[in-house]
Amino acid sequence: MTQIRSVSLIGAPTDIGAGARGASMGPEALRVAGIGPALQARGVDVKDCANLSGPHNPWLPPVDGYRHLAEVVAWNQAVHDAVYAELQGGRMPILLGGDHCLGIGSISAVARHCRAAGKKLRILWLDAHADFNTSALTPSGNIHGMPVATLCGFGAPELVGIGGFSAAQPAISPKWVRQIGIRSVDEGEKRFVHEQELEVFDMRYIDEMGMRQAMELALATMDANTHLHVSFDVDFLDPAIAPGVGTTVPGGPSYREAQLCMEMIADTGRLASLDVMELNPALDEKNRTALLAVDLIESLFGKSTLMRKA
Ligand code: 4U7
Ligand code: MN
Ligand code: MN
Ligand code: MN
Repeated sequence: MTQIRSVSLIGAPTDIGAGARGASMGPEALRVAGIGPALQARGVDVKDCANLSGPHNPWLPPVDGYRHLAEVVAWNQAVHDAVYAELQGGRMPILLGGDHCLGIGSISAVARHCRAAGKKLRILWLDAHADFNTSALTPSGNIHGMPVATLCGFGAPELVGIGGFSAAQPAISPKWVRQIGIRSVDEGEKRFVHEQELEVFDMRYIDEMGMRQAMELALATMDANTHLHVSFDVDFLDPAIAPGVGTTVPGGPSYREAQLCMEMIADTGRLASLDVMELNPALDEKNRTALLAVDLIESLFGKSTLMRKA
């Protein structure tokens, strides 16, 4: 397993794509929960790039199926540029969200980097939601419900185009994505997930087959040339252990299931970029959800209970 040497924390304090206010406070809550020192304790060099800036949230209703499209574009362009710069500098970017619309900027940068470096990209999407809505399908207009579809080329041209991509040549293919923990998908979104053949290990699958089987299959097609990106929406976790998110859905992975998921990712040695998204400190209890997120990230970086054979 290759050792991650250096990481860069990039804060994106906005809730511009969300339906509830407060994810803008996520980056600071993760810092207060000790994300920096926890990673240093794993032996990696940690650089905190501080917070990006962007437009305020005007909190307006949707226009043509999108809320705050212009502001979402500005934030994602800033995220793209910061993530791309850290990748070019040979460091592993960790995006501290912020709401999940920012996965567009983050993953478009990763896709651009992988294309130039001839790397195979795999995306693990840990979430209660599929985030595969379009402006025509969305029940809310909130762009944090659209990043996966947008990255696959189904979205506003200004967002699809970030990183130099287009609908004809999108950042990613649905074939590169594996979703874990899904338990809330809207009706139209569901049809579109099937049509595009997204590989989804939903909670029903995890109930029946277990997290181990889900992760074995989700991680199966990686090789030495694979860049693994993990997009971790904190609402992936069961709300009983992670109340600090804006869009809770009951019936998520337990503490142990989530730990196993992270440990199996660590074992691949392929993790090369990470998003930690949707943490909402305004809805948290004494920062416990942020502390749990940091605990899980430690496992993602190889902290396991016992020494394991290489
Ligand atoms: B998250 C939703 F309608 N599907 O599109 C929507 F249920 O980034 C929720 O995964 C999206 O938290 C949740 O608004 C986006 C809704
Ligand atoms: Mn979610
Ligand atoms: Mn999400
Ligand atoms: Mn959410």
